[in-house]
Amino acid sequence: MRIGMVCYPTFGGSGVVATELGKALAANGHEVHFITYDQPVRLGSFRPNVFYHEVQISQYPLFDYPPYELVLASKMVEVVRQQNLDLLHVHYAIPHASSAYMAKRILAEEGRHLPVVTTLHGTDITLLGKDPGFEPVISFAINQSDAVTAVSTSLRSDTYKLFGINQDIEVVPNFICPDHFKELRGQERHDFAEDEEHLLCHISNFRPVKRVVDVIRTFALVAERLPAKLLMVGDGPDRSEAERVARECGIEGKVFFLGKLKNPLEALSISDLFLLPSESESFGLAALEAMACGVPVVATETGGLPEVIRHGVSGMLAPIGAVEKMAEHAEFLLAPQHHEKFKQQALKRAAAFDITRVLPEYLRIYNGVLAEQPAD
Ligand code: GMT
Repeated sequence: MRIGMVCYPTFGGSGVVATELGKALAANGHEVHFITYDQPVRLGSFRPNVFYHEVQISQYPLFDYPPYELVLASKMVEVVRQQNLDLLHVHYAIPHASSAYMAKRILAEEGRHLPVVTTLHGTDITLLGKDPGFEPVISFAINQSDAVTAVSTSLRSDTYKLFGINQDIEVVPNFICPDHFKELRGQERHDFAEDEEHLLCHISNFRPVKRVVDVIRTFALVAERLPAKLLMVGDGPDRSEAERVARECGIEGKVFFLGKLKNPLEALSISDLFLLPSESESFGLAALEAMACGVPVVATETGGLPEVIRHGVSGMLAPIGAVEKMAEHAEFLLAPQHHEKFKQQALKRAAAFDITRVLPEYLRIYNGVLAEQPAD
């Protein structure tokens, strides 16, 4: 198949999922064309069957807001025509699903049927999509997609609850590529923690939904009871507040704010525990990646997280904002008599999300939309 893969190229999980999926499809002999405004961060060096088409936005003085979705739709049309693509798989509904709809209509005028598969990732539905400024267009674009997937059962229910959707939404969970975890080195641990110290980690975009201040407050309680350090990986609007709270708690010397890392898996590979106290999380890819590194997780019981982390098996869950409870869970999981067992169970749980289980699901969906004839 020749597949157009449309995603955000940045550090967010949706871009990571799209990139890893594209790479896996390419390794299986399919031709994958990434269409986005920058090179996807996890794309890595060049490989057979992978192509990248950059969406270039021209600045014009009239545009306070350059119309990205129009340029993206035009680029989709161009790439479909030139590369003879069979279908588009768009990740994150805003604006990718609506741009794809426009591209589909333009191509229909020339008698070309372009199936569109839309994968919903989370904030496109739970935060932005329900905003009246987006809702009518997003509902429409989702309904016009030839197939729609969501990364968890929780996100599927939220989508049905929040939108007037008359489409079937299939749940295809996020995944990991085990090979990427075998290559990790992990010898930098000594740069951050002494042998007797526990190393905790958090990775996110530091947006309010991630509750990074709860990470700091949870860690402050843990650090009162155990020798411990914390790696904070990522950047975003709440970073300064998190740094301020770390100073206020007197733990600034124990917390490393590393900023964005090209390969955050390296930080996970040296960590003992992952903290994800989000307000909402449709899946929690970072938690899955932590488990794939053998790192148990303390997270909130929200959204899709309970579908990924088995409470009492691969980690522990607590109510949103319950920092004392999360610190208790952390202490429990770090206890020598529990830690090794939870590490092994985290690895086992992550194996359930191996890409080799998920790839056939997407291929089945692609084959399904390719087999369907256009209605008009
Ligand atoms: O977490 C974000 O705000 C970024 C967003 C994204 O587009 O990457 O993450 C969402 O998609 C990820 C990949 O499917 C999920 O693992 C995250 O749980 C989801 N984030 C939220 O629901 C907050």
